[in-house]
Amino acid sequence: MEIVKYEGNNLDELITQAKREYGKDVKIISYEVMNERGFIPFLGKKRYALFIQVPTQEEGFFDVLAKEEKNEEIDKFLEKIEKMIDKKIEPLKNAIVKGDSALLDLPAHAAQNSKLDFAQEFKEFTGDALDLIRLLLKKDVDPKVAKMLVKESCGLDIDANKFDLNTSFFKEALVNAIEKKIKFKGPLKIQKGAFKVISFVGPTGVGKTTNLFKIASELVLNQKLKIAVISIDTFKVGAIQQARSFSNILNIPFFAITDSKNLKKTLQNLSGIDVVLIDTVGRSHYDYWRLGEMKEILGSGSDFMDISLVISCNYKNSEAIEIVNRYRTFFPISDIFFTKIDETYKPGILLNLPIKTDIPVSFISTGQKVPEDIRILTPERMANYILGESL
Ligand SMILES: Nc1nc2c(ncn2[C@@H]2O[C@H](COP(=O)(O)OP(=O)(O)OP(=O)(O)O)[C@@H](O)[C@H]2O)c(=O)[nH]1
Ligand SMILES: [Mg+2]
Repeated sequence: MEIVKYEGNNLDELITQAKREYGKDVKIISYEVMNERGFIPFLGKKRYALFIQVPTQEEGFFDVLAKEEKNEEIDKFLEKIEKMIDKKIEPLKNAIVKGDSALLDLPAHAAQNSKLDFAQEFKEFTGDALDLIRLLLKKDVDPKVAKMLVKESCGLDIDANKFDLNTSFFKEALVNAIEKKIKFKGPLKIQKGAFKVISFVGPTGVGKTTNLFKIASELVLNQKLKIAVISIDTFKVGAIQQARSFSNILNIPFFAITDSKNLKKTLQNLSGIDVVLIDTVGRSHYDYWRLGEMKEILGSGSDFMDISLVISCNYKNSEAIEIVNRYRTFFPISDIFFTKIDETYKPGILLNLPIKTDIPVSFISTGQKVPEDIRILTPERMANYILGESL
């Protein structure tokens, strides 16, 4: 397109001229009023500039037509794409109509395995059982784990010849299944003079040190036990100071050690102590070398100590399984201690991990505050976290 400018003292005449030259449908873009200076300024005549838009020579009638033809081609092409998209989203549209939440909000593992056909996978279930399975999948519970747990609380619906929940309460159904399938360590009941040693191991930054001191507080303040803390984390900058200041607050003895001989000696010298809590350095489960090093240090006591594997609920399910499997090749894990439940709304790991590894669960950390943000894991609590109910 080209812009043509007309100038003159009469705007109407300029428009008429433009129409005469370019046809009556000529496109007027704008006009300007310019004051022409005379001898006496305020008597100066008005002058106008008119701007019109005309097709350029290259874009003559045939060019414009050709363009329109091309546009038609584009329109056809777009129409084709629209049809293809419609076809693709048809199942989702149906899911919206039917309220099929499992299809609309696929959990991570289901998204990876897009072939997960809900109806086919869970064809043996009906009614509330299917609704509970959908809810569990939304919370990232593994489909196999969900199936197995829900079946625990089902009876056969004779009319449908399918499994349905034998209670109308999801929580009751879930608690019942969890009680049957997951082992819980329960409260830390330690006799005075028992000399129990508990070590906290796990990947970096999962909350080992913070939660060790939550446990220490409970044992000192509520159970009136004599506690000592040993840290073998001489690796992380500030770790010893962090642990020492927590120990000072609780007024309990604190030792920092670097090798297995020292650990043995320190443990032997701790007479009159009921519980020794050992804080370890965070190690990646892929770092076999350093895990071996830590095994050597803990080795001197690992046959009589409990080793608690601390795992953040933030981990993806597959990674969490990997952590447990790699750690358990080095240490006899006595329980899984979950942390950071406050940082996820899809805590399927709480069910997947103990069921897939058969390791008992102990505590759950619910936030950063020491000592209050910790709970003993119970079937009821676990069900509450999964169902998203407040505690
Ligand atoms: N939101 C949240 N933060 C937590 C929780 N537990 C611990 N934290 C925080 O996580 C961070 C790391 O905690 P640490 O106790 O130092 O973790 P660690 O496993 O000892 O770390 P390393 O010794 O470096 O391996 C700190 O900021 C804690 O306050 C929890 O349950 N929820
Ligand atoms: Mg630490």
